[in-house]
Amino acid sequence: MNRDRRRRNGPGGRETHVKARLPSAPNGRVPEPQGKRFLIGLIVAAWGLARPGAAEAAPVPPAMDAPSEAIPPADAVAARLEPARERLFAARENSLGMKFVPVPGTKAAFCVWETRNRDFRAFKADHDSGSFENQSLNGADQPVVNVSWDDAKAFCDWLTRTERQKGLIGKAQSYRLPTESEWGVAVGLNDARGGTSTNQGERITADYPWGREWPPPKGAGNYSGAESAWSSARMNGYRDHHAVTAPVGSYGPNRHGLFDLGGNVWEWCEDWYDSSQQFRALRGGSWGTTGPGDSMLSSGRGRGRPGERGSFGGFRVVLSSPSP
Ligand SMILES: [Ca+2]
Repeated sequence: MNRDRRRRNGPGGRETHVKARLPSAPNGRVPEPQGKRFLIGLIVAAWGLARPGAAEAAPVPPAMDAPSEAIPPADAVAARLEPARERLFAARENSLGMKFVPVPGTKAAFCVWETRNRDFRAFKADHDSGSFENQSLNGADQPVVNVSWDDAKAFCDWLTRTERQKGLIGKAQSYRLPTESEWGVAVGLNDARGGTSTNQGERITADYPWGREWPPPKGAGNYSGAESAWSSARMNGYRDHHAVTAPVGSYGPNRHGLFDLGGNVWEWCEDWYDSSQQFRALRGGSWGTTGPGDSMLSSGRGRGRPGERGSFGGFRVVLSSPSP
């Protein structure tokens, strides 16, 4: 099956996970949930709107190690959930049932989820995300993995072509991967920098997708916790209930209404990772990512050659519009 291996580069411990060699990312962490019931209710309400299957009749497929109850989001809960709820109410749904929300500061609407197996199979019916240590990565609502940057771009191009033909999007609109700059805005790096946009590759310490706390609070996201099938590195004291990829939306949304920006799967971005243009950039870490280290930072970066596929790497789509 998958012959994963990981490579650490440099003092920050950048990790590269690969099936044949796909990079798996940096480190992350999340805030402790607050016990306030009204907040939990808000979370669940906002969340329920965006969970796959919430709008459709289709039930969420069984997770391998599903939590018995919703895992409350981390972070400054009150500060971000109300905006997230409003955004999710207004989310636009495309022909595949993927939900999109605009992200202020970008000209793109982001899919609130990582691309699911069900989405990718509308394009390539026989796609096999595989398994890891006998645990399936093929659930309909698990994020698609074993997809290269080239595969991700082909999906975007197909979806653009298909929806233009159906008149669902305009000629000036297109699906693509987020740029690293857009991804940084979506994960909150510009907020952390006081509104200053961030440069590609700039290392910003102590900012994680869930906030500034370390270690990751409960519900931070799907990383390599005590439960992880990725036995080479697990985070002591952290447990997130998913040994491999988790169904998208299993953890709380960020303030923009986006799920799983940190953890679950590394997300391919449009940009080259390096000036010599050998690698494409990945962001966000994965179910095989541990910390502390660069991989969990919001600014953390992974890399992979455009044709590489792995059990840790997937992608998120944005809809680019003249006026999103
Ligand atoms: Ca996990």
